[in-house]
Amino acid sequence: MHFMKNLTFLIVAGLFFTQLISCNEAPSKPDKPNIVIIYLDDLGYGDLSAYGATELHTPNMDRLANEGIKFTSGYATSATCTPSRYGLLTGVYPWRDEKAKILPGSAPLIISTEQETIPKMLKRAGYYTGIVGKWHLGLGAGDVNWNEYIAPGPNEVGFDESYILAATQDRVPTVYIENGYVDGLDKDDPIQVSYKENFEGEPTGLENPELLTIKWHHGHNNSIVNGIPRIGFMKGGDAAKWSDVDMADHFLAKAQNYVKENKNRPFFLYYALRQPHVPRTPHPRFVGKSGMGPRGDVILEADWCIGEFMKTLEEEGILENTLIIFSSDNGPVLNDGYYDDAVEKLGDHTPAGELRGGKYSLFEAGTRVPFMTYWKGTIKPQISDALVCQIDLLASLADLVNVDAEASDSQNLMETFLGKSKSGRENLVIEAVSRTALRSGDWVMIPPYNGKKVNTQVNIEYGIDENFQLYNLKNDLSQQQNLAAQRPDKLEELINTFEQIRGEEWKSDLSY
Ligand code: NG6
Ligand code: CA
Repeated sequence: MHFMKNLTFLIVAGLFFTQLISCNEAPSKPDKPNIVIIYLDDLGYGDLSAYGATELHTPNMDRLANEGIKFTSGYATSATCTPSRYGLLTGVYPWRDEKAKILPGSAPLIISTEQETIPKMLKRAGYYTGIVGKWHLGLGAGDVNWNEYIAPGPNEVGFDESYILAATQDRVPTVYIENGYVDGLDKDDPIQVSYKENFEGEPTGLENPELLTIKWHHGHNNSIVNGIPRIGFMKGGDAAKWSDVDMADHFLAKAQNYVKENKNRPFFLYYALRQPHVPRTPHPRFVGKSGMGPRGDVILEADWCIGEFMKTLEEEGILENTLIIFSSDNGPVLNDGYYDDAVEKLGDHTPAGELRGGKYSLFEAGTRVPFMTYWKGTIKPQISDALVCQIDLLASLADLVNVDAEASDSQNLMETFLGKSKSGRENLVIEAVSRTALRSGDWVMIPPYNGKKVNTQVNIEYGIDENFQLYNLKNDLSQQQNLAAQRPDKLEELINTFEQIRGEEWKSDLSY
């Protein structure tokens, strides 16, 4: 009896011991963490408190920055949406493809279904892939029939699931599209869309100002939906039209459901919020919260959404197994076509921080954006000055999940994105409304361009001049001192690199 008891004791103790040993081993890093890209629309370098804003408080975005890596030299490829999103998903410089420009809501898909993309690459590594939010990369192959399966689209370039708005909140069609079908469409009220002419009898912002709840300042005077005048004409599809003020909650719920449904397998989610792009339509809960008018209010709304989304990851027990990448598609703009008090109520807030320019600009504020990576328990909090770009995510994530990615402009900077290295790219070509410039080390070279120096509608400098511009960002982050005449050696070096990357000799484009 005693003997049996002792034996049992020995076995139990042995098991306990083995358990103890395995518990003492360092927790192995999950080889397939979930990957989430949270992508904002027109959020500026200075719009978050973590990046220096004092008039806006963004605790949830700050958490990603302060408990993850805050990149100070993180870039979108471009100063507008479509090209940046193209670069992000394909790892290819958008200026290599002349179709990669701000698209109307009726444009065909500009990513070839043959092309490499982040979701395709992650699928090869066994991931389930989804997008929730803004697309703006075109849909269909020509004339889209919005009442049938709309393809090719996100589901044909690598996403297993998609729930999107086609282009922008200010462009028709103002409906959500779920896996290629308009959500909530009544077949008896078909949707028609045109970017050429109005449909007979339909009111427009131009002709019916009495119907408007938000007034247009420039552009944005075609079809009216929910009292808001849009770009482009649309008829029908009434039951399917989105509610602008509920859009943030709607996309958040979709993103949260996606997480809940896929928590038991490795997943990728591209959560593309549309704040603070125009029209700025905060839910009533956020109206007046920032004291800065709708632009500030929707930034707070987006921040809240990110907090709720993080809570879901936490509640589902997968926050420590999820790499989150946060960025914005281009720099900030105040008046982007509607009267919404963005300029009038700005106060002391500086959306671009210390940077010069803004959306549409070749100056830094056009493309340098908030950029963070966060992975609880794996990434150590730090600030990184490495030069990184959204096009590098393709090659970097491929390295993380151990698959080959098709060669492109994308550079593998995974060690940098995980905070194990401080080195970034040597060079980056940036783009703004089809013009390009080079960042190399601490220097920026902008070749000469002809054209208006200021976009007077939005009151932002394009960053161009008829002469070469050369700035040293280390001493002159705000790009006040053009050193082109003083440093001909540096200028020549950058011109050579620029030509090499672009694959062609610099031709002065004085006709633009
Ligand atoms: C511009 C719009 C602007 C915005 C932008 C796209 C006018 C006058 N301006 O053409 O309001 O929609 O396109 O923004 O129509 S982006 O962030 O999606 O690139
Ligand atoms: Ca944008």
